[in-house]
Amino acid sequence: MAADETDGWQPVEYADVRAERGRGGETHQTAATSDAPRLTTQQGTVVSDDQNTLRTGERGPAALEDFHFREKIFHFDHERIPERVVHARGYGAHGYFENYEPLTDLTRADLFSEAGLRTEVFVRFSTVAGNKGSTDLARDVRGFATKFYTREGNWDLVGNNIPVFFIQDAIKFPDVIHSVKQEPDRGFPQAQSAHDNFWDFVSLLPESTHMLLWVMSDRAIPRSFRFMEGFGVHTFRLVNAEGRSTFVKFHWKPVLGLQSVVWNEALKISGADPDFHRRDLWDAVTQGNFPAWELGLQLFDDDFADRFGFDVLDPTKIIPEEEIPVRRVGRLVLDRMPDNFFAETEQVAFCTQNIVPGIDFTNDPLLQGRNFSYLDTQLKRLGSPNFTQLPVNAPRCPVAHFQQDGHMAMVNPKGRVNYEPNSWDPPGPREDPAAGFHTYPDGEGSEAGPKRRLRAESFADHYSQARQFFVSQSDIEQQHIIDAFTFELSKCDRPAIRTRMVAGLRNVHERLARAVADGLGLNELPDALPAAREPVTDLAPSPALSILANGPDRLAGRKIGILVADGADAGTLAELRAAAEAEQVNVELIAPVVSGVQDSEGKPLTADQKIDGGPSVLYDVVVVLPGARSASQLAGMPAARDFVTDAYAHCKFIGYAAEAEPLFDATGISALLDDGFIALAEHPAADFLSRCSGLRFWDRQLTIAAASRGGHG
Ligand code: HDE
Repeated sequence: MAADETDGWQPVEYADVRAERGRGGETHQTAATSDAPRLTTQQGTVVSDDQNTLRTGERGPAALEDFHFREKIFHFDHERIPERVVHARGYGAHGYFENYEPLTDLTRADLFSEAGLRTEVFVRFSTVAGNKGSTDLARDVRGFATKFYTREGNWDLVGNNIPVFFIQDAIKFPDVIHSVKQEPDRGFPQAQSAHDNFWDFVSLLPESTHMLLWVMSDRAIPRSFRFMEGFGVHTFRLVNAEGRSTFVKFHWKPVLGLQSVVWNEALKISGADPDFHRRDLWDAVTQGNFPAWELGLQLFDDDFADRFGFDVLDPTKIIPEEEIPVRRVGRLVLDRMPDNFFAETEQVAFCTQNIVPGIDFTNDPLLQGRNFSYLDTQLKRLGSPNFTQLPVNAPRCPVAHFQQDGHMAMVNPKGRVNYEPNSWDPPGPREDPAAGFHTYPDGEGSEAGPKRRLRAESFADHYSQARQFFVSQSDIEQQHIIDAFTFELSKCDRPAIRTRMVAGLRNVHERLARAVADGLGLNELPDALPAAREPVTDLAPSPALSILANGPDRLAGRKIGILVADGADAGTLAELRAAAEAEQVNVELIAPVVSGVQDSEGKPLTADQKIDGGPSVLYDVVVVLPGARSASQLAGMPAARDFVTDAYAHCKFIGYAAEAEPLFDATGISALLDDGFIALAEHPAADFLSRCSGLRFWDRQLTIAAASRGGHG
């Protein structure tokens, strides 16, 4: 397998391992290969026996002086560090950011100063709610955190794949996170928002409504990290050399386009491959298909901020791309996986307060709170104020200061000087008023009177943009949102929570509220919740908010699963492989046994997956290619039947050979063939692939939805 070729693993023949009989009769195995390094303790002492503890007599007690055993177990006992309270499950990769053109009119940030300038980066993607071992396909927000190791210090852009957030003020963060995580008495559910505590809390918090629409949309079940957008969420500032500030919202646009899975698929992928997103990133990077995003900037000034219908400091609001276009200024490419997951992905310490000259904060109350929080988290997790000395966190530019000592201090200055001012020669580092970071002298707030705990009146509209999001979605996407609300609220035991949530949705869109109420079987619609401010109902739809309206229209970077069985047509398969390669599409063969089958010419076909380990949810497009003699074999296999019925239900394009008929008959699908089924005899491979370029045959969804509604109409 390709992955194994990179990790240096060597199979050891049994004959290479010599079994020695120790004096006490124990088995003592020693690698006979002479070039293997010698096993040592952490102090460097070579170990003679790693199989047995030291004991007095053959059956006597263990000896306290066994320093090797003591050190080995001691270290093992301390292997875990606290997982992140949020975003515990994540996966990272190294790469670079390449700037397209100088942005010196906008910012003095060095990384944006020259065309073609490359800055090293580390990116960590994550889910929010689940623990470290949870599944990748939870319905959840995804973290998209980027550390830029610039020549003028580290800049951390710690964003999400959704451009808004649940809350407006950081003081509510512990509440929203407590509510979504496992309930404290029972310790479940894991990695799910579909439970009472979450919906109880958010149904009492109107400001979360806009975010709820996003989380119930397909954005929250991405097909992979490679096919999702990223957002800085808050309004930041760019500041140029003259000290002029421009407001900015940061966007990441995936070069391969956006793509999500459908909910039923997400549920099944969680069972079939809980590491689906990790594996996808690992495979793409190790196979040289480097994922890429463009960095986009929405730039605006005070005039726009004053004119815009919402407060630009309110993190529950977007600025539609149609109002402020996204200017693409550079490209992020991930081209190297970490050597060690723990050292890099687990120990990377992002901090929103890590910024560089030319970039600055605004008074967004969520951002202000975050700037306070992240340092505490890193100290707790990494255990020392010297976490910046870990290779993944260390700046790549010179670092010089008088901070010293502490746990695990590894980079220690020489000489006598550890304070400033001093009169020594050399004197040690000195501040630089010209090159140093200057905070933008934001006058806002200073004339606003005494500091108080209040929510600005301009933050009071919680529903209008939620409505705008809903009406910007295609019919299919709206249906997915309705289904998601219905699914999640059906998991709530308390009827009052369901009703309250529907009452809130009435402020968003009547059709949404009604459809969810129907799905929940509510007898009557509750009155709309009182709104702090009357929602605006005529915001123009923003097509940029829809995933489907912006489809990539190509299959590049996706995966086709070909279900083969004995006698599969060799010619068809060869054509499919060639066409897929030309389109940069990955192909995997799935067969009844993993050792493979024979094709129509009697040649062996090695499978990548045994059929029950390679269900169709793992593929974007599927092909069913049995041979004449194996057609009925597949029809008799439940896993093969699931393969096609799932592909049908998930609106996938299904290529097939005539021999697939018995399998289609066995699943009842023969009566349902639609334009998403493509007969390979009539459509050569290249034509087949171009017909699949819409990624899903969504028309089928409406047929399925109508059939499921049955008598309800
Ligand atoms: Fe975070 N957040 N957050 N957050 N966040 C953390 O820091 C916090 C918020 C985000 O891959 C923690 O290192 C507060 C918004 C990402 O390592 C912690 C508030 C956004 C990651 C923390 C927020 C994010 C974190 C936990 C409310 C999107 C993972 C572990 C004011 C713009 C970074 C850690 C990684 C992680 C605090 C809200 C994104 C506890 C107090 C909004 C992507 O410090």
